[in-house]
Amino acid sequence: MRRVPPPRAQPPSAQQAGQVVASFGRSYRVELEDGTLIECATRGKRSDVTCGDRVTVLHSGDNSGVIETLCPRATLLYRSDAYKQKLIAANVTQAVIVIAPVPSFYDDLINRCIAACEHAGIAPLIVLNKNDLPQAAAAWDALAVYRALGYRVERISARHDIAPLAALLDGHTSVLVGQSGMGKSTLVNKLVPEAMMRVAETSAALDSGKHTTTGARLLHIDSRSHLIDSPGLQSFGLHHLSAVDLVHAFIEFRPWLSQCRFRDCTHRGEPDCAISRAHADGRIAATRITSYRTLVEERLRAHAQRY
Ligand SMILES: Nc1nc2c(ncn2[C@@H]2O[C@H](COP(=O)(O)OP(=O)(O)OP(=O)(O)O)[C@@H](O)[C@H]2O)c(=O)[nH]1
Ligand SMILES: [Mg+2]
Ligand SMILES: [Zn+2]
Repeated sequence: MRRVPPPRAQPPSAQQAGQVVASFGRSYRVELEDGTLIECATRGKRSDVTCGDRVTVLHSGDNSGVIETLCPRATLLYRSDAYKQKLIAANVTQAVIVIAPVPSFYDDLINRCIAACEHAGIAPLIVLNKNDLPQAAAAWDALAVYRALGYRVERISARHDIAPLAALLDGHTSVLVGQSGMGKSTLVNKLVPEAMMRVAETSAALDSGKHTTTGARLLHIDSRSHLIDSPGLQSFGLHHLSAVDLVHAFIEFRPWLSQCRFRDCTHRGEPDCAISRAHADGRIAATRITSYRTLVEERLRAHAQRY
């Protein structure tokens, strides 16, 4: 005989579906399906919720509530050090890696963002902002390596014309990621004027941004296109990628992988390494193999500390 399940303690109708549209530490703003915004906490010490997540909340009537359940995610972009994960955004279809000629950008951070995207199944789009600055031409040339890999690379100026970027965001949920001071929030303000994100002058003396944005926020460009602004990145650990994940996240390594002499080759100087040979022949760029080797060393160091 079939057993009838006992009645649920909490009737489901008391919970409402929504999406996390802002996260600040462990406080979240959830947009309910009717557009109402409520400020939510999580139960206990739960902190595995991020901007873009679909959730159900128990709405307490005033403008607050509690996140009860986290719905399965289509994608999750995150970084991790040896100890913990740092969630960036959930359910995005595209990550816009925003760079600028000033402050200087780091190829290593771009490579890490791309690797995180490849692993998460999120399309990366590289955007050189501040194309109005005189240093932009040299910065554009320095991005040739990403174009050669087949990644989409665009240049725009948030100060002048953002129409080319708007077209690339259509139909996507995109997260803007990158170093501080690259102009992510300025772009968001141009694309969604009611966003009114705080932006700040960069520091010329330190050649850096000022970490103006402190939490992630999701904004609607229109009914089918959404944008998440995120705080500037200083580091991008990828400890959640296994050795195999890591090597596959560098897409141009893939054709060579079965050709190394050793099956467990780490491609850091072993004899008869097909990846090192491809690099020596000019088929793999120096910045790419350097980022890859640094990531492998970070993994091995963390592993050695743990055991
Ligand atoms: N010349 C020029 N300056 C820009 C452009 N876009 C942004 N800026 C300036 O760059 C500075 C930093 O902009 P933000 O939008 O705060 O940068 P952010 O990437 O959001 O920085 P964080 O929130 O710290 O991660 C501001 O002074 C902007 O006015 C641009 O297209 N051209
Ligand atoms: Mg910002
Ligand atoms: Zn090898």
